[in-house]
This record gives sequence, C-alpha cells and structure tokens, in this order.
Amino acid sequence: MGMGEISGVKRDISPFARKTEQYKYLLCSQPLPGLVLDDLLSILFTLGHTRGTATGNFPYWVISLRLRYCAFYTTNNGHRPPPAAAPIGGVNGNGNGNSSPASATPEQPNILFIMADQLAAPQLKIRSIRPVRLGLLPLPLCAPSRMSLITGVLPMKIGAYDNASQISSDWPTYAHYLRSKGYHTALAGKMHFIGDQLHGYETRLTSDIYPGDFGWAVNWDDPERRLEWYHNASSILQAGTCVRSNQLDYDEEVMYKSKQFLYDHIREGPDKRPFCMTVSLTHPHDPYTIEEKYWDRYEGVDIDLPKVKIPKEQQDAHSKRLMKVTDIWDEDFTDEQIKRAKRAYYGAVSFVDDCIGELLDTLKRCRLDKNTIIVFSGDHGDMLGERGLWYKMSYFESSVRVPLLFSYPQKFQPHRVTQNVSTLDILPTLCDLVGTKPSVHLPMDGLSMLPHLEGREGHDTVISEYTGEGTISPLMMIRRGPWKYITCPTDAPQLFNLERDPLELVNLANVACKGEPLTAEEEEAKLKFAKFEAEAKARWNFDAITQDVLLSQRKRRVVWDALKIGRFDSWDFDPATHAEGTAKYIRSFLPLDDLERKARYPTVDKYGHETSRLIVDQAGSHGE
Ligand SMILES: [Ca+2]
Repeated sequence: MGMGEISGVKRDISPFARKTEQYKYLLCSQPLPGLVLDDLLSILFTLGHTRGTATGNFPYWVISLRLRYCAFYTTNNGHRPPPAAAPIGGVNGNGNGNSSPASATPEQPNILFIMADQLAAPQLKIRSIRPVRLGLLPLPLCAPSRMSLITGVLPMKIGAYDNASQISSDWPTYAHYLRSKGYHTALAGKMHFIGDQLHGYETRLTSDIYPGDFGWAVNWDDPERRLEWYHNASSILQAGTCVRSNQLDYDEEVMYKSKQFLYDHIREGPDKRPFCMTVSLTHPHDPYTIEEKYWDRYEGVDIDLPKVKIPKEQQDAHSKRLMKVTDIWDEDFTDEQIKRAKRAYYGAVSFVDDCIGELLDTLKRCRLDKNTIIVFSGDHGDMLGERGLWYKMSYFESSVRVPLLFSYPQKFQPHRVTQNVSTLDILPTLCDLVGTKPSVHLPMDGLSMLPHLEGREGHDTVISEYTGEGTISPLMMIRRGPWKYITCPTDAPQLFNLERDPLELVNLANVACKGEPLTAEEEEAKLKFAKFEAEAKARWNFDAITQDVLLSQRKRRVVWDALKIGRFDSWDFDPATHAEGTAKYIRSFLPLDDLERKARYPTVDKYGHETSRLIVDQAGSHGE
C-alpha cells in the first residue's frame, strides 16, 4: 500500500501503514507534522481496501466528510456502506421520554470519549483529502461549546453565554442519560463548568484547569475595555519549548487518573457496570509551548504559513474586534514568529496523539478494546494566523470546525460522512448507541448521527450561536450544505459557499444589493441569502436575546464583585473530597494478601498462572 490509493491523499503512507497492528503506533511513534489524523484516515481506508473486510482488529473511525467522497471510496473498495443496524443493546427506552432505569448488561459497550481543546480540524490538514467537512460547534468558545455539547441544547436556551456562564443543574446531560441507563459516568480533565462541577458525572477524577466561578464574564456595557484575562499576543511572541508548563502538569494528571480508572474498572467484581469515561485534555490550547521532544518531531519541517492574509482595514467587523480583543491589532508578526507558534501547536497535537495512543493501548491491555466505543472531538479550533486571526471566537473554518470521530468496529464500517454535523449531536447519538432516548418532553437541538454512522442519509445543518468576548451583540451562524451564513444585528451579514470558495474570501451577502445583471451563481446566492435571512428572523429574537445576555452579565458582575471580598469560597472541584483516600494501598485494617490479590490483573492462581476463577485457597486470603 502506498501513495495514491485514495484520491487526494498526497503523502506516501507506507512507512506508517506497516505498524497498524498496534493502533497506538499509528498515533505515537511517527513524527507526523500536523498530519496525524490525515495519515490515520489514509491508513485505515487503505487497510479497509487491502483486507476487504470491516472486521479487522484495528479501530475503524467514522469521520464526517463529504458524501461523494464516501461514494468514491465505496466504489473503489467494492463494498457498500453497512446496512442499517439495530441500535447497540437494543432500544428499550419506552419512547415517552423516560429512559429505562439502570439496566446495563455486561454486554453493553463501554464508552471512551476523548476531547482535545482548541484542536482545529482544518489545521490538521484533513482538508488535503478534499472535499472535507468535519464537525462544527454550537458556539466557538470553550465553556459554552462544552455546555451545549453535554446537553445537546443550543447556548441561548441554556444560558451558556460566555466562559463564566452557569447552566442550571437541572439540564440533563449525556452523563445523566447514560447514568440512568446503568453506566458509571466519569470525567477526567477539563469541562469548564461554572458552579456545579459534576452535572451528572458520578465520578470526577481531576479538578478543572479553569476557574469554576463568574470571573470571566463578558461586559457588553463596556465593550471597548480589554479585560485582564483576555487572550493576548504573548502566546505567539513567546512560542517555543519548555520543560514544564501548566498544561503539561494538567494533562499528565488527567492521563494518570484516566488510566487508573480503567485499571480500577477491570478489577471490580462481576457486577460492575459499563463505564462512560470522558477524558478531556487541555492541549493543544495556547500558550504555544511544548516539551522539546515534541518540538523536535518537527525539525526540518517547513511549517506552513497562513494561506489567507487580509489587511486589517479590510477585515469584517467581528474580525476587527477580535484582533483588538486578542491584542494583536498593532502586532505585525514575522514569518519566523508565526512558524514557531505553529510548530509548538503541532508539537502539542503530537502530544495529544501520544495520549490517545496510551489510552487505546491501556484499553487493549485491559482487554476492553473489543467492547468500547471511542469518540473523539473537541470544543473549538484555532485560527493560527489565518486571516491575521489567532485563537477562536470566530465562525471561520479554522475556529469553528473540529474533528469528530466515532469508532466501533463491531458495528460501523469506516467511512466518511460529508454532511454538516455538530457536537450538539453527540448526546442523542450516544443515547442511540446504548439503547435509550433523550426525553421527548425537553428541548433537544442535537440530532442523532446514527444514520451517518450507518452510512445512510442524515441531517446536514448546524446552528451556532455566539455571545462571548469580541462580539457586542448576538452573532449567529447557519451552516447547511456548502453554505455558511452569519448574521449579527450590529455587523454586516456574511454568506459563503465553501464548495466554490473554501477559503471564505467572497462574501456573497453583497450580491443582495448588487444591481443587474447577475451571473447564475450570483442569482443562486441571492436567493439563498434571502432564505437564510428569513430563517434567521424566524429563529432568533435578537432584541430578547440581547436583553437576556445583558441581564445575565449584569447579575454576575454584581455577585462576583461581592464574592471577591473577604473569605473566598471556591467552586473549583477538589478531587480529594471524592477520592477513596485511605482505603487504597496497604493499610493496617486491610488484609495484605487480599489487597495484593485484588489489585493484580489478570488474576492468577497460587502458582502465578492466569485464571478467571475466584481464588479461595491462596495463602493469606481471608474468608472467600
Ligand atoms: Ca477551549
């Protein structure tokens, strides 16, 4: 296998493909400059072709790309997408919105949901397998995006306005639905909750990396003022290697706790429940700094410079504000500075790859790999200098498009889906996969991606809402087919056709006021624009939303100003209060041999031979 078997893949993948027996090596052991997922996909597709089977022992990933690419792939490989399969475990929700009570069986699949932070799909160059489209976000900012992801409900409905917005604890999350279905729901890593730090997770393994309070609220009453915690240019100016960073401290703890959770799971008794563990890493988020070994993986690589450069005076209104909010308006970064920032970012992506590899390897060694669904996604991307912008908060592709992958080889063939799907869709999809349904009596904006996973026709629309820093009024997006429409009461509207204009250079909203004659494409754009305008008007009451956002901001400012005075009672999660504490390791009140026996996996008999039987005659064991 090698170059050219899959249309659009330009790299020779044979050096990597040899190591696919151990999936981790795909991710871990090769220096793949910013191309890891791209290569991964190439290899999986190629192997699918080579083996002509959908039941190989490596993970299959389903990724949302354009349908016609999928069709091309299918033709090339001589087999069709799989027939519609029954939901895993069977749907036994009763259909009236109440999921059945705890009824998980040992056969029910575990779920490992891995998240990265600020991982931009376009920056991974998955776009080299054109045409490609990946998961989009309900809101391109950390906390609101995550709150919508866990609830399946759009940000304005749940009040997830900015990075200091508290959503009510009575919103059901995927953790609630899966827990009701009998799952042990656990969170390791970041979720950026404000207030309630659990929201349905039964076990939280680490604290959050971000504050769980109102400190990062946006202030539309004083939009010109840059707040102390906003992004600034330092990330780019100071990009490079480090021995340690805040983020490395955090992710290494997340990884240790996650792996320990898996080890603890396999040593539970026969009545153990299936798990749904979310492992949420903070890399490759800025600041752009990473250990030397990851930096060195990109030695000699010509780091790509941003494709689109726009003079700042010609930027759209929101982009201009973002340049000021992120304090880069007066900066003129050199090519060298940009390359260093991107190199460190790519290094951090490789770090994430290594972490994924470690988790998959642990699953395998714990013999959990055959019965664990793996989901991979993120909260938003990073502009990384494209259009002169950095970080997120924008609806341009590098900020709003994230990877979204599902792997469950027992049920789904590898293929790529082209429709627009959202991280909002993860909750109803997980529900389908474990045989339950979200309540039909409650708001749900997400739609199940089961049809996409099964190779059938699925939905193709993503709605996104933004009221965080940088904007001064609600900024909304509708993405459907090739079209991306952006509207905001204080800014000029935008319309792009990403099929014809993947770099988003031609604002087709301008044709609405252009005189005759129009080309056929302009006529089409004019018609689309009018429809999107009507749809937005019907969907959003901008005045009411603006008042809701202002009310929330003002309430939080008053409360936060008071809470900062005197003794500070933090809402930040303290894992120590939830840990097993003194009951772990060797203690005087625990029979020593019992402890050692229970802690060893796999179980062995008195001569050290592996056995699945309960050991009752081992020296020192007490009473079993
Ligand atoms: Ca984030």
